[in-house]
Amino acid sequence: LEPLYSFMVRLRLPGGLVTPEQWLTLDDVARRYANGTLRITTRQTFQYHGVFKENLRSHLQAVNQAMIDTIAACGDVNRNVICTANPYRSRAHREVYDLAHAISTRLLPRTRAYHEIFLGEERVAGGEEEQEPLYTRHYLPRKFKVAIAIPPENDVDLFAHDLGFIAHVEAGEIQGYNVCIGGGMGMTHGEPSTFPRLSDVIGFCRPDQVLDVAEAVLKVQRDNGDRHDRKHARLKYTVENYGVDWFRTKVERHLGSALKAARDFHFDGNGDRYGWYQGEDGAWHYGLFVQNGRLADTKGGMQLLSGMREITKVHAGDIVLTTNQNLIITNVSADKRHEIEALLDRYCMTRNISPLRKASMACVAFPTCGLAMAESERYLPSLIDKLEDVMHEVGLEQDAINVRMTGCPNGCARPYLAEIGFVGKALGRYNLYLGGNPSGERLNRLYKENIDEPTIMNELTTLLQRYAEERNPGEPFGDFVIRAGVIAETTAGRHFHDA
Ligand code: SRM
Ligand code: SF4
Repeated sequence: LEPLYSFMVRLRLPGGLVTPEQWLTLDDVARRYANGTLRITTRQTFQYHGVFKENLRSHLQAVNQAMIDTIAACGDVNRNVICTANPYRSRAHREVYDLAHAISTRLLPRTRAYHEIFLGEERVAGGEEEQEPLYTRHYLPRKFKVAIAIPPENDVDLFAHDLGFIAHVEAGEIQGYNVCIGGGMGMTHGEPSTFPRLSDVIGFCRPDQVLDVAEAVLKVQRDNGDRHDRKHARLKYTVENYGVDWFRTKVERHLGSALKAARDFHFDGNGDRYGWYQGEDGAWHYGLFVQNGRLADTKGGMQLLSGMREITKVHAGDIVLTTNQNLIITNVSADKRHEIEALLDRYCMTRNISPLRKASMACVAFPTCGLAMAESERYLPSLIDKLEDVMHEVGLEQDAINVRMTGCPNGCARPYLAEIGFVGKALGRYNLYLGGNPSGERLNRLYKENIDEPTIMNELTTLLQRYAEERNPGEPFGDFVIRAGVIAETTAGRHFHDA
């Protein structure tokens, strides 16, 4: 008898947009072929869990009929390209959304294996070498991630990715992009040669150069990344090993021209917008908080899966996923707003959500992640309950502090950028990191190692009390802990583990 193999399926969805028709198909697939939930990921797409082997082909074929695939959502290739959410907010937002698609297409592997294995396409002749002009025979040393941001919003955590583009907008027009290389979150406990790193700005390019820049950066990494040690194979270590200038020169050689000098930029936050807001053209959009990205129906509680199903039945506009695991119901006409609000209410989708919870995020971890050392998605909500009580006691109930948790040091919820980061060490035990800033431009630092919940609560109660009493007006928690001498600032990834 064969074991009951069960798979995770991740969609490729550059920029995170799905039409209502696609939504209904994806919902259907979740109920028929997976565990009855949809999971929004930190890379603006969906994952399915609990897809049994016998359902895998039907699952992928159904998704494919909705014009969505899973190609390059995993593996040593360019992953789902993410961008500042909601193409309907402004012309610039639409442009970066289109760009996310264009980058995804340009960096897509050409192999037909996916179509042959899962979609029943006839096998075509031709060697892989011939079919993979970009990835060649050996693909990349490791995964490769691209993000695009429109300041002042840094919802994508621009500096956490191998390659980042920061749009420079003047009078509503994108003039070009700052190019950033060498970001990444993953590390291994007890191995200080592995560390999270923020990317460096290496210059500026015109909009029509972006695809060539993306390909050039990927090629430099393809040809120079460490293929001996997977723990050092990400682009961030190539940059650390050879230097930023070396990398820039290599990229410029591929481009055949020099990048221009970087432009100034300013980010003011890495969170999402919640509730109703209007775009440039006056259309309404609704940002919905989805705790840790999980769209499910809970008995006697929130009915996020069914609620969204009903909303997409009556609403003609698209749904956009965010890189903070939330979603946006876009282009709601003024006369439809009440209908949407009634459904949000009927399915208990928006009740009692504190600013602290809205600023929290957890990776999947147990029971599906094979790399988890501790709970994350299933545990963070209850820890937030307890932290909410403390926030209330010290008068901070209206404050948002960015809290992120992962079940292991791989960093899937980008915990090293959080003001308060928890990283799993063992069942019930976490490393506590402090000192990220709310704009996602500073790494945090280890404050306490391997602590359990009572210790977490003791430590944070003391710090939150101090924060409430001693903070400067408007001072974020992550800045406060550094100014107050609780923790030293982390100035560069290679210093992340410094005592
Ligand atoms: Fe991740 C591996 C979940 C975003 C860094 N990640 C995994 C796997 C596939 C475990 C595995 O390899 O067996 C997890 C599947 C769990 C499950 O049961 O579903 C997993 N990663 C996720 C998601 C679903 C977290 C979430 O809660 O949303 C995110 C899916 C993204 C997507 O849609 O493509 C996810 N992973 C990230 C991010 C954040 C990002 O991309 O912005 C990171 C940190 C950024 C980075 O890459 O540096 C991240 N995941 C990793 C790593 C460590 C990579 C490294 O360089 O060290 C691994 C392990 C590995 O690759 O060996 C990993
Ligand atoms: Fe799994 Fe670790 Fe990623 Fe969490 S951070 S999903 S535990 S690999």
